[in-house]
Amino acid sequence: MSEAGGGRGCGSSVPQRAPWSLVAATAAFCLVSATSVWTAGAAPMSREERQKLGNQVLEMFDHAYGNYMEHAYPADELMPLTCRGRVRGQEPSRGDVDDALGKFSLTLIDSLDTLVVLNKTKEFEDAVRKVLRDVNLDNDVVVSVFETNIRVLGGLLGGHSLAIMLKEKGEYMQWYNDELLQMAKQLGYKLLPAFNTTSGLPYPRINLKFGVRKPEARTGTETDTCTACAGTLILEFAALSRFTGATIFEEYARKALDFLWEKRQRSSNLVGVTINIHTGDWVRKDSGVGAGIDSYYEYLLKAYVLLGDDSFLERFNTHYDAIMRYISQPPLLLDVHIHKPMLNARTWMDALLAFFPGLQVLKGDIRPAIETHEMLYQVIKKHNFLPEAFTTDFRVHWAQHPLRPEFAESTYFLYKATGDPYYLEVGKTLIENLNKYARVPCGFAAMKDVRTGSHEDRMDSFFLAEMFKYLYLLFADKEDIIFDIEDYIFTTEAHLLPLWLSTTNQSISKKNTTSEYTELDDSNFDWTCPNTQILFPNDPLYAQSIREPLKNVVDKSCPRGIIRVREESFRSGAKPPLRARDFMATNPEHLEILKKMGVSLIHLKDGRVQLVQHAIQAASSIDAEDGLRFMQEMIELSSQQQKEQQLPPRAVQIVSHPFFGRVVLTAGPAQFGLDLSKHKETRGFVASSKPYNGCSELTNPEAVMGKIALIQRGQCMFAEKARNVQNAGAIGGIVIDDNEGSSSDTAPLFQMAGDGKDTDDIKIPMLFLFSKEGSIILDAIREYEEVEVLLSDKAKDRDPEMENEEQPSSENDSQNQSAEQITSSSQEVDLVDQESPEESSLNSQPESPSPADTDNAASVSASEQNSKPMENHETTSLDGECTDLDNQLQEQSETEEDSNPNVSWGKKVQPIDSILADWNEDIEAFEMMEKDEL
Ligand code: DMJ
Repeated sequence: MSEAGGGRGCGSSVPQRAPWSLVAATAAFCLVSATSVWTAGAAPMSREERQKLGNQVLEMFDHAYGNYMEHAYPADELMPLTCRGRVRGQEPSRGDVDDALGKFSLTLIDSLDTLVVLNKTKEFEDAVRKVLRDVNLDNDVVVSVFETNIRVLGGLLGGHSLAIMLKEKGEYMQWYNDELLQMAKQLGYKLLPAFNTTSGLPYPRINLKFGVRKPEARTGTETDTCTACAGTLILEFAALSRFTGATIFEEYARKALDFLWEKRQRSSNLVGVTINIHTGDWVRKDSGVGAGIDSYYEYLLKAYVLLGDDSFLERFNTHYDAIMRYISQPPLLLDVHIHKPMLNARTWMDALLAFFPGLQVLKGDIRPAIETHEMLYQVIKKHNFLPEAFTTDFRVHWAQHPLRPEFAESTYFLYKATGDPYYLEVGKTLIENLNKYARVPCGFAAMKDVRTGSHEDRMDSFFLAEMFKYLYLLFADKEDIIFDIEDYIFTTEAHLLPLWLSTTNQSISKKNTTSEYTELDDSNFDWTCPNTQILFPNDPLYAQSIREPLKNVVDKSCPRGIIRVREESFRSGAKPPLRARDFMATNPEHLEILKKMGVSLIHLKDGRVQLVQHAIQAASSIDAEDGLRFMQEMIELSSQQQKEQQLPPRAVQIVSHPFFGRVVLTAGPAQFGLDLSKHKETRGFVASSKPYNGCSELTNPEAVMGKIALIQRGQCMFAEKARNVQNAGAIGGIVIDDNEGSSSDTAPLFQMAGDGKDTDDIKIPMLFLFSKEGSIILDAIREYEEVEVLLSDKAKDRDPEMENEEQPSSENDSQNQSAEQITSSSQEVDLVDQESPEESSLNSQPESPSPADTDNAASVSASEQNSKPMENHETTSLDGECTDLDNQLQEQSETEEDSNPNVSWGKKVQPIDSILADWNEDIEAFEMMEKDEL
C-alpha cells in the first residue's frame, strides 16, 4: 500500500475511522508488493513450483476433509487412527480438550470458509447445505465458551461472509438467504447467559441447552477463566452485532475487554493467565504470549483493525510495550511474573506462542518477528514439529503436537511482509513433514510424541480451519483465489470477516461501554504499518541478516565461550567456581556462592527443589557467567541421571499393507529385555500367544516362532510373560492392556518393571500398548491376517520403499537371524520361573503386589504397581545433549535436582533457612507457577 511509508503511522492523521481500519488491517499486507522487489537472499521459487506446492496442499486437504466426511461426519471430529468419528461421551474423556465438542459437527463448520479459500466452491455449497440440514445447536452438552465462539460462531460467520460474497458474484450460492447468519445469531444468544457475572467476564463453560447455573446445566460453579477465554470474543461478537444489528453481542464482548483492561497489573501493564470471574483477582500471575493469553492480545489489535476504535490500539500498544520490555528476550519469549516482571516464571515456551511473529507483522515490528520465527523453525527442524512445550535450551518439555497451525500462520504473514522466498521453503518443509510423519491412511494424526514419531487418534478441527488456509495462501498468487483476501481479517481460528464491517452499524461501539475515546498521541501509530517499503528495497538481505546469527541457536545452545574465559582466569590464580558435581545444599558456603551467582533455591510443594538463575541478580557479570555455567552443568547432570533411571517411550509402527509405516503407536518400554534405543529395531509379523495372557508355557509355539507375540496384560508378572514367549521362539513381545478402553491419550504411559530378580535371561524386546492402541493391531489382524510391525525407539521414516516391500527385507532377514540366535540362546536360560511375584519383585518396587493376588483384577493392579509412570519423561530429550557450548543465549535457566545424589535436598538446616528468607519473594512468585498447564 502506498500509505505504508514511514514508521510513524500511515495515515495517523486520517480522521475517519474506516479508512484507518483498512490501512491498519492491511498492515500485514503493506508489503505484498515486496514479493516483486525481492532481489537477493534465498533463491526465488518459480511460479511452477509454487503451483505444485499449492496443489499438494489441496490434495492434503482433500485427504483430511474427505476422510472426515466419509468416516466421521456428523461427529465433531475424525479419529484418524481408528477411522471413525469422535462422539463425546462415547470415548474416554480427555478432560478440557473435549469441551470443544458440542455434537454440532464441529469440523464441518470450522472448515466452511477454508473450502472457499481453497477454491472448492461447489463443495462449500454442499457443506453449507449440510450444516443447515443437520446441525443442531441445542444439545444438552457443556462446551467451552471460548472454543465455541472461535470455532463455531467464527465458522458460521466466516461461512456467511464468503457465502454473501459468492452470492454477489452471481454464480454460486444464489439460493442463500443469510441462513448461516441466523444460526450464528441463535448460537450467540445461547452463549450470552455465560456473561451473567458482575464482572462481565464470561463463565468458561456453558450448556448449549440449559445455559449456566441451573441444576440441569451442570456448569456455572466455576470461578476462574483464562484471559484469552474472556478476551477473545470481540471479533466474532462485534461481527455478529454488525451483521444483524443486534447490539448486545458487541456490548458484552466490549464489557469483558474493558474489565480485563482495568485489571491489568498497573505497573507492568501485563495480564496474568487466569482470572477470577467474580472478583477480578488474578489467579495465575504468570504472563506470556502463549497459552491462556495469546489471542487476548491478538484481538485487541485486530479489534482496532476491524472496528476502527482507537482505544483498542492504545491498549494493544501498552501491552505490546510491556511484552517487548519484559517477555521478549529475542529470539525467546519467556513468561514472567506480572508483579515482578524482571523475574522469569518459566524456562520453557509453549507452542501456542508461535502465532506471535504473525501478530508482530500486523503490528509492523518485523525484526523480532523474524528472530522468533527463525528460532521456532530450528526447533521444528530438530523434531519435525513444534513440541507443545520446549525449554530455553530447546529440549522437549511436552512432546505432543496436535497439528497446530500457529507456525504456518506466522510463516505466511512473514512471507507477505518480506517477500523473502525463504519462507516459501519453510512452508515446503511443513508440507513435507505433515505428509511424512502425520499422514495416515484415514487423514492426518496428531503427534503423540515428536521424539518417537508416534501418533494420537486425533485430528483437531483447527487443522482444517487454519493449517490448510495458511499453507495454501502462502503459495497462492492473487489470481489463485476467487476473492480478494485483503478485504478480510483473520480471526484467531483463521475465519474471515469482511473489513467493511468497520463502517456498518458503527453506533454500537459507542453504546454502553466503559471505554472512553481519547485522542491518541502519535507514538501509538509508530510501526502501525511496517516500513518495509524502506527496509526491503534498500536491503533485500535484511531478513536474512537477522536470521543468520540465529542459524545454530538450537544445535549450539551451551556456553563454551564462557567456560573458556573462566578457564583462562583460573590459570591466573583466581578461585575456581563451584562445580555442579561438588555442590552440597547443606554447605552454607555453597549457598552463599549460589546467591552470588544469582541462583535461587526453590522448594516446591511436592518436595522437589528447583534452582533458578537470574543473571541480573548476580553480584557481577563474571558471577553471572559462573551461575550460567553452573546451571548448565546441573541440567546436564540431572538429565543424565534421568536418562539413567527412566526409559523414554517407544514406538510400534505397523509396516505392512495398507499401513506402510504410517500408523505409529505409542508404547511403553520394559526395564528388561532388548533395549531398543541401543539396538536396531525389531521387525516381524505378529501372532497372538496361547494362552493369551502368556502366563504359562505357550501351547502354540509354532504360531509365534520368529514372530512378535501379542500377550494380554494381567495375571502374572510382565517378565514371566516375556520368558514364556521367548521360550516359544518369539522375537519380541507386545503386552496389550486388558483394561478395555484404556489409551495413551488418557492414561500416563509407564514402563514395565522386571520381577525383582535377574532378568538378563530375557533377550527379546518387550513393549506395552494400552488397549486402544493394541486393538488397532488386533483389528488389523482380523482384517488383513498378516500384520507386520516394527518395534523401535523412534518411528522409521515412512518412505515409499515400505510400500514396495512385498517380501521381508534383508533387514528383516537379519532380524530373523538374530531371532534364531535369541531363540537358541533362550534355550539355555531357565524356563518359567516358579518363584512368586512377591518375593521376586521386592527389589525393584517395594510396593509390589501380594502373591495371593491371582485373580485378574488383583493382578492388574499388581502390574500397575510394578510399573513406573513416565510423565516426567517430557523433560528428557532423546537427542544428544549439547555438544557445542558456543552461542549460549539463555540468561536464565532452571533445573530439577530431586534425583541428584550429591544433593541432600530433603534436609533442612538453619543456614539454608536464613538464606531462603532473603529469597521469599521469589518463592512466592514461583509458587504461583508450580502447576503450569496449557
Ligand atoms: C486454535 O483453535 C486457535 O488459533 C486458538 O486461538 C488457539 N490455538 C488453536 C490451534 O492451535
